[in-house]
Amino acid sequence: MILLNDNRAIQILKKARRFVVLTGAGVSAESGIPTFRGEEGLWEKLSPEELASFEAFYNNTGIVSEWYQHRRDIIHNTEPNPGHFALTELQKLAPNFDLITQNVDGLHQRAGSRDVIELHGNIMENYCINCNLQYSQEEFDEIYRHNPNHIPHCYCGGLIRPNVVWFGEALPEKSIEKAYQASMQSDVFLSIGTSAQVSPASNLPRIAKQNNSYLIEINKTSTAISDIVDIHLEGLSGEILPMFVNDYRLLLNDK
Ligand code: BJW
Ligand code: ZN
Repeated sequence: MILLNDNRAIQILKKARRFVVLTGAGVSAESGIPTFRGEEGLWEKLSPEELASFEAFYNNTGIVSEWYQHRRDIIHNTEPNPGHFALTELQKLAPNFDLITQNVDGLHQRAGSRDVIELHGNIMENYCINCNLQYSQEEFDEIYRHNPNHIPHCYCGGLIRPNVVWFGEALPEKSIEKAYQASMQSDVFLSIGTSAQVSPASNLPRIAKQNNSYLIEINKTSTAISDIVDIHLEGLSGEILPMFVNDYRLLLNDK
C-alpha cells in the first residue's frame, strides 16, 4: 500500500459500491494540454471568461475560432496519460462506476473509458448556429482552411461554432441530470484536476458530500473544495492515480 494508509479510508474503499469521478483540465495537463486558469491558461492575454462565451464568439469570431482550432491541433498531437489509463482500469475494478468530465478533449474515451458523461461538450464537434447542421471535424477543417479570416460559415450563411458549453449556457440536460443522480448515490466521489470554480460542475462534490459520500481530491494544489474533502492527495494526477488504483486493487484482493 503506497498511498492509502488511513484506516478509515481503507474500510470505506473496501465496502464502497458506487464510485463517481469528476475530472477537469488538470487530468489532461500531463498530456500537454494547457489548463484554463493561472498564467498558463491565458491565450493572447485573454482569460477563458473572455473567450468562452457566445458573446465573445459573436463579436470576435476570428479570434475565438482560431483559439479552438489551435487547441484542436494540440489535442490531435497528444495521447492520454497514465492518469487517464488508471481511470479506465478503475472502471473495470469498481462494482459501479461513473466518469463525469468537464473536459472537451475526448482523451478519456481514447484511453478506453466507457460511457463518459461529458458536461461541457466535445471540441471536435461543430454546428451551425442558424440551421443546426452538424459538421464533422474534417468538414470543418476544410471550411476553415479556405477562410483567411478564420470566420467559418455554413452553406446557409450562419456561423459555425464548436459544440461546447460556454458561460451562461445550459449544460446538456441528460448529462447534468445523470451527473447529479450519480453524485447523490455515490459512496466514494473523486474530484481530480479541477479548480472547482465553475458551476454547476462544482456543485457535484458538495452534493455527494451532503449525501454522505466519501470525498477524495487529487490535485497539485488546494482548491475551492479542499476544505470539505475527506482526503486531499496532493500531486500530479498522472502519478497519483496509478498508485491509487494499485492500492485499490490490493484492497479488493485482501477481502
Ligand atoms: C492538476 C494538474 C495535474 C493542473 N494533476 N492536478 C457570476 C457571473 C456569471 C456567471 C456565473 C457567476 N457565478 C456563477 C456563474 C455561472 C458560471 C460559472 O460558474 N462561472 C464561474 C467562473 C464564476 N457557469 C456557467 O455559466 C455554466 N452555465 C450555467 O450556469 O448555466 C445556467 C443556465 C441554466 C439554464 C439556461 C441557461 C443557463 C456554464 C459553464 C461552462 C464552462 N465552460 C468552460 C469552457 C468549455 C469550452 C472550452 O473548452 O472552451 O469549461 S470554462 C472552463 O472551465 C471549461 C472547463 O471545463 C471549466 C472548468 O475548469 P477546470 O477543468 O476546473 O480547469 P482549471 O484550469 O480551472 O483548473 C485546473 C486544475 O487542475 C487546477 O486546480 C490545477 O491545480 C489542477 N492541475 N495540473 C492534478 N497534472
Ligand atoms: Zn446553417
